[in-house]
Amino acid sequence: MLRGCPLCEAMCGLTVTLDAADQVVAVRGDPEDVYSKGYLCPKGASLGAVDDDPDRLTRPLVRRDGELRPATWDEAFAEVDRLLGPLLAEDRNTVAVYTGNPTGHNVAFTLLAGRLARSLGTVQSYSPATMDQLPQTVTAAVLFGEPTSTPVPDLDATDLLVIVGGNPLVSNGSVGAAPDYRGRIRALRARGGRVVVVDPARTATAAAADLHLRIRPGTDLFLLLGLLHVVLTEGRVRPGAAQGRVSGLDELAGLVARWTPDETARATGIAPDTVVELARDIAGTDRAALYGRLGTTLNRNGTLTCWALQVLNVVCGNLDRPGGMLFSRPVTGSPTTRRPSGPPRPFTTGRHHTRVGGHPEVLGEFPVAALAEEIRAPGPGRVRGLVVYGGNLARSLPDSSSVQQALTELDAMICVDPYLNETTRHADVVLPPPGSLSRDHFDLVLYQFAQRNFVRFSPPARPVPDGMLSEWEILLRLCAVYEGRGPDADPGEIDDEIAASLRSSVARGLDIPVDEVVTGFPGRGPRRLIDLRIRSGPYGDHFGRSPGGLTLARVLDSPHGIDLGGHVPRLDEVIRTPSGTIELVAPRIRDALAEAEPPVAEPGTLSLIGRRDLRSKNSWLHNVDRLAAGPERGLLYLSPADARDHDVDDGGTVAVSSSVGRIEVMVRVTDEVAPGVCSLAHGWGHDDAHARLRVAARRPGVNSNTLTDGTVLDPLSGTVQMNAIPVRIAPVARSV
Ligand SMILES: Nc1nc2c(c(=O)[nH]1)N[C@H]1C(S)=C(S)[C@@H](COP(=O)(O)OP(=O)(O)OC[C@H]3O[C@@H](n4cnc5c(=O)[nH]c(N)nc54)[C@H](O)[C@@H]3O)O[C@H]1N2
Ligand SMILES: Nc1nc2c(c(=O)[nH]1)N[C@H]1C(S)=C(S)[C@@H](COP(=O)(O)OP(=O)(O)OC[C@H]3O[C@@H](n4cnc5c(=O)[nH]c(N)nc54)[C@H](O)[C@@H]3O)O[C@H]1N2
Ligand code: SF4
Ligand SMILES: [Mo]
Repeated sequence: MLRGCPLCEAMCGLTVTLDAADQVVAVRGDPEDVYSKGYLCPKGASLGAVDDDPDRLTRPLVRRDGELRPATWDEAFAEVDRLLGPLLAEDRNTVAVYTGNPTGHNVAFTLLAGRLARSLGTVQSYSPATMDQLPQTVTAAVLFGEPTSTPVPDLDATDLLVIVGGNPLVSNGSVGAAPDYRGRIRALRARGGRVVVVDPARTATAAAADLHLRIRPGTDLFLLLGLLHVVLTEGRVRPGAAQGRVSGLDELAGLVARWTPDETARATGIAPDTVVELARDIAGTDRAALYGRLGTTLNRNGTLTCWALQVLNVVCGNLDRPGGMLFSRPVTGSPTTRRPSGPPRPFTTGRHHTRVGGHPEVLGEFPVAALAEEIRAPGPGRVRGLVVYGGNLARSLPDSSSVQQALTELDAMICVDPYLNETTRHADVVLPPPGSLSRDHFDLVLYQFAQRNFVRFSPPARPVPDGMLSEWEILLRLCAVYEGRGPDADPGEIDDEIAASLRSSVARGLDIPVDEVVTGFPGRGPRRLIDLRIRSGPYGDHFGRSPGGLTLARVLDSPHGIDLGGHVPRLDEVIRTPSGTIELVAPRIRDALAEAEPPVAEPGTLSLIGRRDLRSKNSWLHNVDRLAAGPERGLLYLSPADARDHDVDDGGTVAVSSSVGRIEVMVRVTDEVAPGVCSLAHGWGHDDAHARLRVAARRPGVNSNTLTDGTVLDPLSGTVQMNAIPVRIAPVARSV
């Protein structure tokens, strides 16, 4: 069977071999896959083991007399109704929802997200966006007028790739992922191109680069402002494709005036000459791409940092140019492949505010960092119910201690999750979906950020196991409960309503009669919606009006995928701001810039940053033997100088404390981190006795988010600072 891998944004095509009993015998890369061409990483190779993990739940759990016990599906949905019904009837905003990372790789969620949100009808909506990409999304909304318009680096044609705060050789990339990133970097260098990595740590990506700039954590904004300063003062501005489509250029010089190379060096630790040279290099290379990821977003100036990076791309002519940063044209379309439905509206935030901290809503979300206090602080409107779709709040959110405390103070907690883990063990009802091999796979959302335009659809490799419900059905039944139709309502009715509403919106978008919007997949389930989306998309057959165009049937006939071509310039379509220009200096940016100051390190503190591991995915996949094996990953990386100063050896244990917590962790002494910086992977700490993660519990590691202070936020997006956390370390006496 050919399958798209759901474990990261690289979207590799895999070949899954099953035996007669539907057991996975082998998983390999599909050499004929149009996108990944045979590549796979250790996670993809373990997909069978991930799905067949014996600790996965196969029955719902319902809390009875304080204990989570197996129940039937009918009992479980009845309990959801009993618990949530009264809260929703009283005030829908007393129920919060958290939609976790794996849902982005799951077509049931991506297709049903809109209906789930409308059915629940709460403003208390949270997701990892506010500990991930929201600064990039806000930047796109501000500059280009459309939040989904983040361009991706044209890896295969660029001559200079500058990676700021990303480690794609480990993460496989993100918002610009690619299968075989290492091979692409190698090819880039082989054709004479160069790679520059800006990162406080010498990561695998930094080690593979031509130049590694060890920046002081949390200061990228000032480096980027410094680079802009050089480009502007040396008269190197040449906006290329953006020429004549930019506004605010005149104001830029004033905004960056303070950031001379010397001032930049003081803030960032990067030498003045290096700043000047890098700026000249970027401006002087015809095909250069500046790409940033979590190192740019997870700090108090996240949006300004992403903004400055993209502005540099614009003024140096790298935006919308082959070899620079390009916008995709995904198979199911995006807001910028469709006709505008009216005049562009200015980007606004703050339609609602959180009850306790007064944090504004940004793109429909509140900051994850605010969730615990929304649950814990007494008073009218307190959040008393929580629905979690595929998320591990107890490990992935900042300030874990207060998050875990909050989870114990809920009146109702419902989780859709395959595991009994540190989060779901607090639930009243756990609804476990089957493994990914039992579902249709289609990367509805991720095509937006792919290296090329392509499409692939994978039917299930094996059926939904007896006694389980597909995630599709679980979610529809939840919608029915949220809508007050009761726990026994026929989910098919909602499925039909969703299809009918999609047909009308497709008809409106294409300006054709709704009876012409037909599908070759009339049955219920994801396929008819996917067919409608493909057929109405930019490559679609438009229901006969574009003969030869794509349909789901055609995509199904091409299990190795269909390549729809590399990205091409399309700026005219992309710009959707009220002014019709790329608005370089929006008022909110100008105001925030006036306040931005480099962090000042308190004496005696180190700056803690995060780290990812190839065989992990945030807080899960740790319960699979072959992914959990190998060297210990939950170590604090410390420079030799800091180890000496703190009197600790490699393998020794230290106590690390921050403003919100303290942990004890084993040290690895390494010059991968610079003096003054230490790093720790997040998502570990599988020591909760109430969880059922038997493999993970053997080597639990420590939970780094015990140390993450949830009060430091990027004001423009509500994204929490998860890097550059001030910590103090002290040796721990070995017990004898
Ligand atoms: N193997 C694996 N792959 C993954 C994941 C995983 O957990 N494991 N997670 C997936 C997810 S959800 C995401 S969002 C992506 C993330 O994709 P990436 O952003 O590529 O992943 P990170 O490894 O977090 O890279 C962030 C880098 O920023 C650096 N950094 C920290 N602070 C600063 C700073 O202040 N300035 C600069 N310039 N750099 C800094 C860190 O040292 C790190 O190397 O990865 C995805 N892919
Ligand atoms: N300190 C620090 N913290 C971080 C980060 C960091 O870099 N540093 N990175 C942040 C980022 S980028 C992200 S995206 C978040 C991730 O945070 P979350 O979105 O909360 O993701 P995970 O912690 O990986 O939890 C995923 C959950 O989904 C479940 N799951 C797996 N497959 C499925 C499925 O098919 N269906 C359903 N329903 N559930 C499934 C798993 O069992 C697990 O409980 O973490 C953030 N936290
Ligand atoms: S790189 Fe990502 S998509 Fe490819 S096999 Fe690994 S986890 Fe799966
Ligand atoms: Mo993420």
